[in-house]
Amino acid sequence: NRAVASRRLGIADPLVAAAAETGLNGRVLLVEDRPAIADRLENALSAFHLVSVETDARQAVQRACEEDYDSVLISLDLEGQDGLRLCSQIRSLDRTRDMSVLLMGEVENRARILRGLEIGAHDFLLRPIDRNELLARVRTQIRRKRFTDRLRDSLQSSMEMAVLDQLTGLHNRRFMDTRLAEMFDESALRARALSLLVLDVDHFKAVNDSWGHDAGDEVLKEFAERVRACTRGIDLVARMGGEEVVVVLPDTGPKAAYAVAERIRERVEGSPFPIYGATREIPVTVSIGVASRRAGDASCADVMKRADDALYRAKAGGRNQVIV
Ligand code: GH3
Ligand code: MG
Ligand code: MG
Ligand code: MG
Repeated sequence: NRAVASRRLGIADPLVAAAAETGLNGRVLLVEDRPAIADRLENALSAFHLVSVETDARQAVQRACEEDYDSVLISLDLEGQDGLRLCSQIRSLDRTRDMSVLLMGEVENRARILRGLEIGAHDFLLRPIDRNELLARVRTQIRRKRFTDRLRDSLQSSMEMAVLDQLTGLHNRRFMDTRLAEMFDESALRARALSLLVLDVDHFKAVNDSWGHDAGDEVLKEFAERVRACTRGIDLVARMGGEEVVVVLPDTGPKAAYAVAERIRERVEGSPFPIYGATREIPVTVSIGVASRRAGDASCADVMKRADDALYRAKAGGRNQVIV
């Protein structure tokens, strides 16, 4: 098996070829200013990895910030430059902190290598650097990097799942409940305006009944997209359940809030909604209740109540309208 792999990959050493079979190929930045050494290391590494060579520490930082490396190999013997400083920069900058750092140094330089490990280097290689050891240590660091990348991604997605609605990608009710209370308190404290829109798709049950539940979901996604397109980054847009969406508009008084609501209403009515993977289109309208914080309001529930009442009147008044 190893022999087959080494032939296929054109690698003389069967052990090394077997390691290559694990598919751990990464992007490596090699910071080494002695051309002969850099060449030798680059040759060894490029059998498995995409290698860039940099001779200047400052350029190396810039390059690491611009490109997505898995590993950075830093020579501690750079002429007139501080490899440890480079190590500490790579480990502290936001764009590069997850990259693994390997130091390369002479045995006599143990103290500096130790210092490097203290400031965050993941591993080191003593000169003269053995080819197989180089590949093994770099591979281990790439594996570690892949693992932490996956961990971070799954952590982020579970954090998102806790606050986002799965169907529309809008915030969910739980997030709205806590965030709206905070936004209300902030606006009261700073005596700033705060407005709230309660939106409810008209006759949505009929969409489900006529076109099916999946088409209903497509309408909800498009609806969410159009609402989002009419709001600012600082506005909070949440799906409260079913076909009801709430929009919180900080620093926005009744007049401006009405204008936003009317813009949303027009954008929904303005063009039909694609369903069945955009092979059909159906008309959709929305009713919107608008309310703003008043001096006497004790909590966001008071504003919400007025917005809900306004929505009720919009429905009773014939739907497809905004009521303040
Ligand atoms: P109105 O104009 O008075 O708002 O009428 P409506 O039919 O929109 O109101 P109603 O609240 O009776 O209907 C809401 C429907 O939304 C009923 C429910 O089956 C459907 N619904 C709730 N959640 C979802 C969902 O996630 N996907 C789909 N497709 N339908 C949903
Ligand atoms: Mg409805
Ligand atoms: Mg409803
Ligand atoms: Mg409701």
